[in-house]
Amino acid sequence: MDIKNRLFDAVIAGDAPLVEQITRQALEDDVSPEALVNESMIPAMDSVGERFQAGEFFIPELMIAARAMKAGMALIRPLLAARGARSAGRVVIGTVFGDQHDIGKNLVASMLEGGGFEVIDLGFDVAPQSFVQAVSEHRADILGMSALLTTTMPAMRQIIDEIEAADLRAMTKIMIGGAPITQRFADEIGADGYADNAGSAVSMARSLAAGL
Ligand code: B1M
Repeated sequence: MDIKNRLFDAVIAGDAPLVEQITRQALEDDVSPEALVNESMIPAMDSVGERFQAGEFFIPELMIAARAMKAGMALIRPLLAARGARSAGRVVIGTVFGDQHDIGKNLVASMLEGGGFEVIDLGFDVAPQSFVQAVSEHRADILGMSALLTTTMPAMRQIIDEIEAADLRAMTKIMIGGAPITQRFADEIGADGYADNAGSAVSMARSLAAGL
């Protein structure tokens, strides 16, 4: 079986050591890190989500698949980051309050680093005040927020309001993303940009930084 299909299956099976082994092998064989992420790992996580929705998978399967993807990403992330050169801008990023999904956010953070941005990653389940504090402290050019749950999307509006109340809105552009997020939602809450994947997040961040 092709190495990308093996990786896809290993993520779905939640076999972290195997994911690590296949990823290492693929990188040694000069398969690009982006291809491993975009053609194996993300489709595998999508498939896990579909099986969860269909009642075939439960929370433990979701968790072990996520852990397996992280094992592969630990090898890929430094390679993506190493592609960056001088700083294209400073980005504070995090997954919003109440939301523990961080795989997509981590991917976006890695791709931004690879695209030359300096990234301050606040992690997941980040309180609004922590976003405000980090934007202020690091003088962030861009604030990036991720949400994967329809129930946590409204936190983004609250954070934008708090950024405005702290008088930081003029100095930072705001970019949002995550599976349930749409351009329409971004417009509604007054975000400056929306991206639906890690690659377009880098292009969006570049155009936001250029417009500062
Ligand atoms: Co959760 N979960 N989960 N889960 N989980 C979803 C999101 C869900 C769609 C599954 C489903 O029902 N089909 C569903 C949400 C439904 C909804 O809100 N409408 C769901 C649910 C319901 C839940 C729980 C509530 C389940 C429960 O407990 N009953 C619970 C909530 C916990 C919480 O957060 N408070 C929960 C828990 C979990 C785990 C902890 C088990 C685990 C997360 C582990 C982790 O992240 N460390 C998990 C997982 C793994 C998923 C699925 C299967 C995969 C998510 C993922 O990593 N995708 C997911 C189903 C799915 O999305 N297919 C699901 C791969 C990732 C690369 O894509 O995150 O979309 P994504 O990121 C993309 C883009 O969205 C974009 O770029 C990324 C890369 O291309 N992007 C940005 C993301 N952020 C961006 C920011 C940007 C720009 C682009 O700018 C700043």
